[in-house]
Amino acid sequence: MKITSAEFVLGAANLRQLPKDGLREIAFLGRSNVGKSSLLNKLCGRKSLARASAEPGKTRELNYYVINRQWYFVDLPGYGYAKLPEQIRSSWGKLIEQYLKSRKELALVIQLIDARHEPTELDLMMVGWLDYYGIPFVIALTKADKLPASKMPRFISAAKEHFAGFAHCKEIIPVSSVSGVGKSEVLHCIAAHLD
Ligand SMILES: Nc1nc2c(ncn2[C@@H]2O[C@H](COP(=O)(O)OP(=O)(O)OP(=O)(O)O)[C@@H](O)[C@H]2O)c(=O)[nH]1
Ligand SMILES: [Mg+2]
Repeated sequence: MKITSAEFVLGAANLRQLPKDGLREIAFLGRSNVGKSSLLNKLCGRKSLARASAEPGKTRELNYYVINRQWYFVDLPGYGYAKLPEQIRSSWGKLIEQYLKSRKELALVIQLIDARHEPTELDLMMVGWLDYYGIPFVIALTKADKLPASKMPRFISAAKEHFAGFAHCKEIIPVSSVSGVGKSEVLHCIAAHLD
């Protein structure tokens, strides 16, 4: 699959503002700073399509991009940014959970986890929600370029141990928005879930 066009459409602060045209959606989920916007840009072959926030945790909106005029990429607000007040963090959690639970258009979630670290408690909670709500997801192990190639197999098998038990986990793919590794595998998986 090739992405030939990508345009920003809207930022939604609540579920009432989501598009009503019924186009299918691929959502990017992960903690703040894990590389969601960078991966979205890489997949589209664009440098600065997705608004990368200078300050982590600033984006509170669900940002919609229409791809090939056929479906949406949804850049979800990052979670787990510790410096935010508890009240804001919990309202984000509610927004994301409501979205995951109720969005019929959602075809696939790309769950991003930093390849170099153990999944956080919040990562595991998100994956738990995805599986509970029966949403197919792919684990993208981000920033793979920061890992020596020799260590990669060990990191992948550690990730498999964490995630392979989830019925709705479709694939575990190391990705890098710097080297482009994993891009074609992620696009392939997206195409399969849009069919
Ligand atoms: N080396 C390396 N750095 C990356 C990669 N992906 C993202 N980064 C860097 O990580 C930082 C955060 O990336 P973003 O794409 O803005 O992360 P985000 O998940 O969208 O963050 P929020 O919007 O705050 O939730 C930036 O400085 C990126 O340049 C990668 O694959 N490799
Ligand atoms: Mg971002």
